[in-house]
Amino acid sequence: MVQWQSLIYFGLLGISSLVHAQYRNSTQVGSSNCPGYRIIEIQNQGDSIHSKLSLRDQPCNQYGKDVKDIVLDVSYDNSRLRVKISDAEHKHWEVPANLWTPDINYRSKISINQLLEFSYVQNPFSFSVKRKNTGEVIFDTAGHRLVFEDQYLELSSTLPDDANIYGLGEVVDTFRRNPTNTTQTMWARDAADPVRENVYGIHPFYIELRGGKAHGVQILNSYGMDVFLANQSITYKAIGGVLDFSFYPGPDAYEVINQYTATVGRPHQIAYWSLGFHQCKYGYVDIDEVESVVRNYSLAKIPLETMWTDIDYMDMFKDFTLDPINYPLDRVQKFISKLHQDNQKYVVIIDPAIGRNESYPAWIEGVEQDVFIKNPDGSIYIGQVWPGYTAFPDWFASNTDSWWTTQIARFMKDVPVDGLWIDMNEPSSFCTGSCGSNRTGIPPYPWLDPNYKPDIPQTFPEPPYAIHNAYGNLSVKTVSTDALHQNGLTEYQVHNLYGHMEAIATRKSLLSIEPKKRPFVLGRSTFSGSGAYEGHWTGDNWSTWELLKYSISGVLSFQMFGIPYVGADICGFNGNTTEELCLRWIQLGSLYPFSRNHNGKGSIGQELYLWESVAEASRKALYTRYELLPYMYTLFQHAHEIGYPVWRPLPFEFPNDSEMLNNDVQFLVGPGILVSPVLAEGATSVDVQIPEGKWYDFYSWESVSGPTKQTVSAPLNGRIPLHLRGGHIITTQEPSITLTQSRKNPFGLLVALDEMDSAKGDLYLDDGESLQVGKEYSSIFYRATSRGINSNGYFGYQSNGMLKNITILGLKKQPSKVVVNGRLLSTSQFSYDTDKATFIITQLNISMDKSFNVAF
Ligand code: MIG
Repeated sequence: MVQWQSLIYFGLLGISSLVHAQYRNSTQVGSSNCPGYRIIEIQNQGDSIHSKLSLRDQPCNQYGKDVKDIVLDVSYDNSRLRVKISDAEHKHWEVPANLWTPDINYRSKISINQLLEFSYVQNPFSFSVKRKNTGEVIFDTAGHRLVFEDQYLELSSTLPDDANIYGLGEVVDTFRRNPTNTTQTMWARDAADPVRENVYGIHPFYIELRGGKAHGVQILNSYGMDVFLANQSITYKAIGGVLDFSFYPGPDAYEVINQYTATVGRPHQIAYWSLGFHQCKYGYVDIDEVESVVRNYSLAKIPLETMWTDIDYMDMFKDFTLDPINYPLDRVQKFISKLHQDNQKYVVIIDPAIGRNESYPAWIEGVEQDVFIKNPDGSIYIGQVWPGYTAFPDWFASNTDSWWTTQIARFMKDVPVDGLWIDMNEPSSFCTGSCGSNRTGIPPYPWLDPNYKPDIPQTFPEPPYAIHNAYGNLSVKTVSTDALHQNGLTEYQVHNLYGHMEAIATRKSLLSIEPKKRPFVLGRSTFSGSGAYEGHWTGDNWSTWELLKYSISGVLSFQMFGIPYVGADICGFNGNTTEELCLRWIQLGSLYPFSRNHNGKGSIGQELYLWESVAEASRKALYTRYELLPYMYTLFQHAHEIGYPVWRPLPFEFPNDSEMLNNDVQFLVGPGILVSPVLAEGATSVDVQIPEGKWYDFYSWESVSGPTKQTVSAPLNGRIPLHLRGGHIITTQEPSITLTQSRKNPFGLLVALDEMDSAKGDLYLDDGESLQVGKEYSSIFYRATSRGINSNGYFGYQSNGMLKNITILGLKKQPSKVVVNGRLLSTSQFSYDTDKATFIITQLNISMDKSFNVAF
């Protein structure tokens, strides 16, 4: 049976082919015969350059009219070299700076102008960026003509042969992008995770690895755009705006991400509870069903921190309402209080589109306060989403944020949810173009309506250059490009910012309701810098082995984009999962930074307790996750402070090892844990690539020295292969069914010594929920050698935690005594295993809130 979700997508594909724009002969490289520009005047001021350029010859008018006079601005700031090319009259729209919260305190250890050098060629104009110390050119537009037209901008840079390019998203693809044949289109699109097509988010940022070093390149532009990798070059073709490039010198991939997130905004600080396990499904018919899911998790003793409901809870799919029959207010309130009593959380979905309904406060007040996107004639733009005909909040309009806050606050007074999930914000709309301003009532879905005719905007035709939007016409399944925002902005200009701006508004709303708590916002359509406001899930994936595998590169690329709190729908969203797939998926998904099982409407149930084998695997996997959360939470704090990712790609960690450059089937959690999941049906072992250095099997503690390959057994009733990396100390905590309980449990230290018999690690502790922690946090460093382990650092948070166990792996000689803070330990408290060279100290009672010294 064809599922009804698939009907949506196939239906829409049908529509899209109806209106499909012809792809005009657009090759993947800068092909233009255009004249290019020459510099006619140049002003230097220290490292900054301001320069005027003029068209060299007759315009080529390739896709419109060439702009005759343009300007070049080159400047350095704390985190980047910025090269901006704009029209001299500054008529071309630029993304406003207030959509970002840059980290103004960031200082590169060596200032960027000491690391990167900008040079230009006057005629025909081209520019290059090179590393000052080595002279290596990382970006060079020579040989490619710059094109600058009102609706078409083109710029190319030469790349090395077989370049190692990572990023350019959002996309479902390998982590390393194909350097000879990649088309990445930047046009936010509601599409169910097709491979190598444009989907929900917009991240025109890449990291290139070259000779063991890394650099990053970003373009800031919200217009539709194609980015091509082909013929030893990267080519940008944008349908408007300006060319605003930022270059990040690294020199390693993590420093690039540090510099990039300093520019676009650091990942927000997450609440500790959000690291627990989450359960959701589209299609929970009523509150009874939701309650029974929570109960079944508890009966199965599988940790469940947060229960979610999808649009099913709403009255006729209207935001901020409850279905009076299936989700009556008193029942929902009782459900939430019980959850909260049991230290669990509740998150609900909202969509941006507001149902047109004259007795619906969000609509009435939205009209009164003039918050909606308009038609060119000034009337309210009407699209269609789940509630029927809908209007779309205009995040640029002056009253929208306060109207949105009012709606959320009113709803949360009755329904005290712990977070909001913002879906459908590409923005998704079922009509192609406007549905017509005068429509009311509940329309049939266009894909089920034989009389449906898409309304392609007439007043604002498709741009002459057709980007490779996989739906063809830009107005398919979204708000039409001629719709108007306040300030006269068209959707054509700002389409790609919609989800990002909704996230800003939603975070702001939650903060105004609870100013002291870290807000929880999970969003679908993101833009460069969204990580400051929200986390992300990778959208409507499929219950297939292929999508299980791609979830790794999906999570890894969002680490680069500064949105480390990310995960894929565990067990898969579209289609039916299988017992085996779901088991393998929770084994991997238990390590997603954001770990949520979510399922499509009409798909068979996939809650983790439904199969005994999956339940058993889930208990093991999630308890291991919870055990590792002090470590993972510390990684999130680093991400928040310096952008360093929570999941680390092997190519970034081992850029000199050519075997690692394409490895996106394994990854590291932080620097210290290597993960090698089972990704194939029927497999009972994994071929593990062990990188250089000393590693220890997480379960057996057997050591192995890399680089080497190992086949690790991974039967269905086993666990996901994990290796601890020599040189690292991981802080663990005994797991409980909820994190409130878990956080009171004793801690442990897992010390993996390297070949030099040393290891270090760190731990960040705070209350896990306050927005401003002030001085109430601890930042602790651990150091170990073959003779002992000690801690020091800043201890501002009273955790009342206790360190109970220390396990040392790779200790070559058996110690005869252990001295803790100057006191001799009883010999019954430690033991040594000669075969495995492991040393275990137990029944300790060391405060986590002070420094300590353990000598042996
Ligand atoms: O068109 O709210 O990606 O997670 O379950 C489907 C229903 C709308 C898409 C989201 C998905 C969610 C679903 N939504």
